[in-house]
Amino acid sequence: MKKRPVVVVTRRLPDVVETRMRELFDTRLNLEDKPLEASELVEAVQSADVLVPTVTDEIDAALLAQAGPNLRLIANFGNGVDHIDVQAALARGITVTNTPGVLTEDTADMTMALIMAVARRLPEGVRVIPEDRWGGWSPTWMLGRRITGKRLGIVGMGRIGQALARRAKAFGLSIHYHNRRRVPQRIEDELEATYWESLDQMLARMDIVSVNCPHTPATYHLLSARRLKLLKPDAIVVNTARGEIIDENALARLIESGDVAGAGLDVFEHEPAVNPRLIKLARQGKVVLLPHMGSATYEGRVDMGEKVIVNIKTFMDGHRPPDRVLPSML
Ligand code: 8YV
Repeated sequence: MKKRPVVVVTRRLPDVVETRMRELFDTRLNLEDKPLEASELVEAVQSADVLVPTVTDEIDAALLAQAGPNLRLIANFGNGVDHIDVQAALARGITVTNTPGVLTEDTADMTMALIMAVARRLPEGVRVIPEDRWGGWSPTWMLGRRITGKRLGIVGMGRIGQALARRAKAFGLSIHYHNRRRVPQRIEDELEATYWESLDQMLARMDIVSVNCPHTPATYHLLSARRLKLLKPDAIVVNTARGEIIDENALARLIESGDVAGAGLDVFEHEPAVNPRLIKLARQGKVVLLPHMGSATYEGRVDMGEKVIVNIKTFMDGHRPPDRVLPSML
């Protein structure tokens, strides 16, 4: 029998995914689900034919320099690959794959949920009854802001941006977007979307801004202090992409001073650490913070696992895996 590839999985995956991986490959699991320490990661890249990391593993050039000769594939469990030095991997002849497409709808749902949560003050509202603080209805109490009729500016009109736009349109929001490339006319028509070549110009006119682009060197602090200052004082910002795309400190400052109305954040610059200023603002009900839950559905995680398996299997059978990360995507 042909030797099965050694596949090292850095975190716990859904049972069905782990079981199938054990059937197909010589799979080493992390049953404790504790993120691997630096030395354990070194051990992993030295022993593996295939590494299956997640967003919680830093796969940088220094680590890859210590990889064993057998490491040929990094099959990331997740869409974003900003925790992997893809250039360094490719330079060593290591293929990198990810799991696009299967977390689009879940992430767009969560983005819409954050928009609603911030605008309609859901986290504040849900605490009132359990904390026995409800004195009854009042015409002027717990007022949020209407969604319908407002302008949503989407930064990054890829799969998730478009899935968000479809939902937002149904909520009566008008769709605006900024993207490296303008999307095809038929998609603009379907979404009744307005393209802004200038991000600055778009930001200054939006009621809600949603970040939906990948984190790359070009998008690091794309929403910089200067750009965030362009926002209207009643604007809200949501981010389900990557924390690094927003200058978090600047955002916190502008919310504290009332120059931006609020924010809904599922991702943070230094995860899992969260900026204490944001935590304070969350306690005041001005921001809604979620612990990176955008793609966290059972179905989504199983689909991600299946993608990882298909990528490994195809690669091991000597073909190009379907979800290769190419330099042009970085
Ligand atoms: C995943 C994500 O949970 O796929 C992504 O890019 O941000 C998350 O939704 C995570 O990356 C798993 O590695």
